Amino acid sequence: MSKAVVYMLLATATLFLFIVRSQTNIEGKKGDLNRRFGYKILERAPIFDPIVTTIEREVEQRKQQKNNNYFDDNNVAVRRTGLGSTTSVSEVAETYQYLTSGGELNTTLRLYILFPLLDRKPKDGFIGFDELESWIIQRAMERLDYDTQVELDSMDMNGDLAVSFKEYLPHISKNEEKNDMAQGEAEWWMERFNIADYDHDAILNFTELRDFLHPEDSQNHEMLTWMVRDKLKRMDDLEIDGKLNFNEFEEHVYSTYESYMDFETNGGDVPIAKDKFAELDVNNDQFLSPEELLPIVPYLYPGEIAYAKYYTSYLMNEADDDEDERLTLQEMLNHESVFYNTVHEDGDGYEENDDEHDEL
Ligand SMILES: *[C@@H]1O[C@H](CO)[C@@H](O)[C@H](O)[C@H]1NC(C)=O
Ligand SMILES: *[C@@H]1O[C@H](CO)[C@@H](O)[C@H](O)[C@H]1NC(C)=O
Ligand SMILES: [Ca+2]
Ligand SMILES: [Ca+2]
Ligand SMILES: [Ca+2]
Repeated sequence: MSKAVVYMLLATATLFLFIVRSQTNIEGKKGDLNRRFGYKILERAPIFDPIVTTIEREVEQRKQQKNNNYFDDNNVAVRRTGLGSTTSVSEVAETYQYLTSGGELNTTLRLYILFPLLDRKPKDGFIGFDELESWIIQRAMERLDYDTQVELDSMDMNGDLAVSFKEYLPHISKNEEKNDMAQGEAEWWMERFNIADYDHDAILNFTELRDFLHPEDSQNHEMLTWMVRDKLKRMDDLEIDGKLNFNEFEEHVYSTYESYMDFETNGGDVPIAKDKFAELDVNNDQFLSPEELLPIVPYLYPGEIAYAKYYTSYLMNEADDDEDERLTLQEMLNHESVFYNTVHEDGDGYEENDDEHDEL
């Protein structure tokens, strides 16, 4: 997604948030935790308002059209004005009814419209944590599905709505930064492909492709285990192949777990390293295998769904002024900028994400 457009759309909100942050009126532990994690969470959080997603996609599509149109039928380069500087919110048809006189998205109006859609169970004029969370998880799943569909469309050459490894392979070699694939790279992708191919028919259907692209969001036990094993393999100083002893756990893993747990439980009790290790070490051999680490995967390698949950906590912490653990429309209106502040990274790269968010 183009940073420029998000910037135009949300520039005010972003600046505002940083100002609010520096002189925040959120007191105590909650506020501390939000300040510490806010940036990290916002970077990965789903977009709260589907209309903003619509705008982003529209812009993305036009950018691609522009690229496709770069050469016209006679193979003559056609110059077009860069979209980044010319697309504005008002050019996206669906939004016209939600614009301010200044041509920006009227987020007040949007919150009025969205509130009843979130306030569903029970419909009582309040949005509880669960109502907010299910809304945001829904946005996260839509994004996963959309990304998967885009990838599927771009790779599925024979139109069987699935991707064979042959169809996938040109795609990775094209996307590799240094155009020569490292030795073993193709084998690595092949292994990942085979794990994702749940029914072993040598093609990935939509569900399997989603797991393949987003292992951390997978429900497939094998996929998750493979991911953890792979991450452990990349830790340099592991003496025992593919397992963590207590020192390694404490040094490389525990603090990540602890900080997210701390955030999730709002500063509640988080088990100390020794106790957590003992709890995870089910077979009591003083090592944690990839399988034994699975229960804490959402903390170590949070995927879209895990981030959706953190984002829910973040929004609650920011907007629940009277701390009754539910949001009124007024509380949301008081914190509009918080709900319209997701900033997303460029690109399609789950691999980028992998590296960027690699904590181990
Ligand atoms: C946004 O919409 C609300 C509700 O319709 C309206 O009262 C307000 O004036 C609008 N804000 C701007 C800046 O246009
Ligand atoms: C894809 O195949 C799996 C079996 O590997 C099946 O469970 C799933 O429902 C299929 N998904 C779609 C979208 O057909
Ligand atoms: Ca398959
Ligand atoms: Ca063990
Ligand atoms: Ca409240």
